[in-house]
Amino acid sequence: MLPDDSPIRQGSGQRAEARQDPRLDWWRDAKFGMFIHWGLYAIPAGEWKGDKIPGIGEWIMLRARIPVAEYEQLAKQFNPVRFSAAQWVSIAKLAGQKYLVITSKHHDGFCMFNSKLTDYDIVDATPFRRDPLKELAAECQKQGIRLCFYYSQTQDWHHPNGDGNDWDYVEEAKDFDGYLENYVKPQVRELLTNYGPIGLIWFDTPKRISEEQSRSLVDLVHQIQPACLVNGRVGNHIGDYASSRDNVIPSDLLQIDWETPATINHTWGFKKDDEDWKTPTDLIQKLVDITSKGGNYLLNVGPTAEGTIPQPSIDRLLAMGKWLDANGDSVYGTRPGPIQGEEWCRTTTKPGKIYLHVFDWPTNGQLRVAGLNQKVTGAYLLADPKKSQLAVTSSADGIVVNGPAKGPDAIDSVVVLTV
Ligand code: JFZ
Repeated sequence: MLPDDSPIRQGSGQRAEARQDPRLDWWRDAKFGMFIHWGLYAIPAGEWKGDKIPGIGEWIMLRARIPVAEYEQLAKQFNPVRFSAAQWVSIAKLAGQKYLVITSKHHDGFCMFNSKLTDYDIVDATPFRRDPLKELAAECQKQGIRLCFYYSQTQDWHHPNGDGNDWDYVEEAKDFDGYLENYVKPQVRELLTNYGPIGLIWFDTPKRISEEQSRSLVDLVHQIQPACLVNGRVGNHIGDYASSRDNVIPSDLLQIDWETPATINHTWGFKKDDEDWKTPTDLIQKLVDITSKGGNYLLNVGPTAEGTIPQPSIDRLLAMGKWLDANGDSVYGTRPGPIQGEEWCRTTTKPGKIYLHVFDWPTNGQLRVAGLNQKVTGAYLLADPKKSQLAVTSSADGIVVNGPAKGPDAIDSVVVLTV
């Protein structure tokens, strides 16, 4: 059992055999992905009939207890004509994100793909009539990004037998198993059949799903696309990798494969008055922090009902991409480094190299590194194209790297130690 305050929620963990599974290697190396929460909830954008509805934007249907018959009407207005798959994928690419996870169906039940199982989807129910997942699939292929789908397997507030809607339906009367067998599974099959190779399926909020039901979903995914991964929120501790609680970064290195899903502001789905954006410094340091503890950072954008990614999100993603352009070697393909638990630095590693990420550069330029059990043969700044060697001297408890008095990067100056 995981303790209640574990960064990984009960049931969202990694099944033990997956830890050594080479199918995860691309994902272990990727480190940074783009999460996209996009759906009908982008229209009300946090406001219903003149009232501001507190909480995350994509939960508005539940929070305001909007009847299915009313919420459904939003589909008739959904016409995101400014949507451009090429642009979205370019933004991910420029940000240095290696995979993209988009909501194919969130808890509100609206399908953002063309599904034969319902007319409540973007192609059949909206004036837009296009399948954005098809367009994203083609663009991701073209630009070399792994396409992945979020799918809400338990909660579905529109389907009479899905979990969560107790204002239109009676929870106790629901045939949840029938919903899973006759709706969820055929839809998962569509997602894994009609869009080419899918990197992973991101299930969410397992709630009432039984172990047998979770297992049958994992098996179904692997049966259709053996290489496709399943995240921990499929429930019952059998995912290919663990999901941390939202926006929670574990305080220590974890000996499992894990991912932190996170927001740049506070909401996942677009909300017009959520303007409290994290700074580029914060986001870059979070990425490095997560990487140094063996995790991945799945960072969310919530596009508008017109189909655009909010500019403040784009600005921050591009700033991250700029830092990664110069320092990506110290992130992609790395594993947690030997020094853990220090406030001023983080470490990542690749064979023959330790990357020392310095968040707080000492004013005398002397970096005191203790606790290494490998011999350091040299040191240079990663962002220095000439790789000019920095003097390394030994001290009582380790080594001292003699760097410039001022750190070259206010966010994170990376020193490469060759070992
Ligand atoms: C879930 C969703 O309900 C939410 O709308 C969003 O999609 C987010 C990524 O995932 O919310 C959660 C799920 C799990 C935790 C917190 C919020 N958790 O384990 O702490």
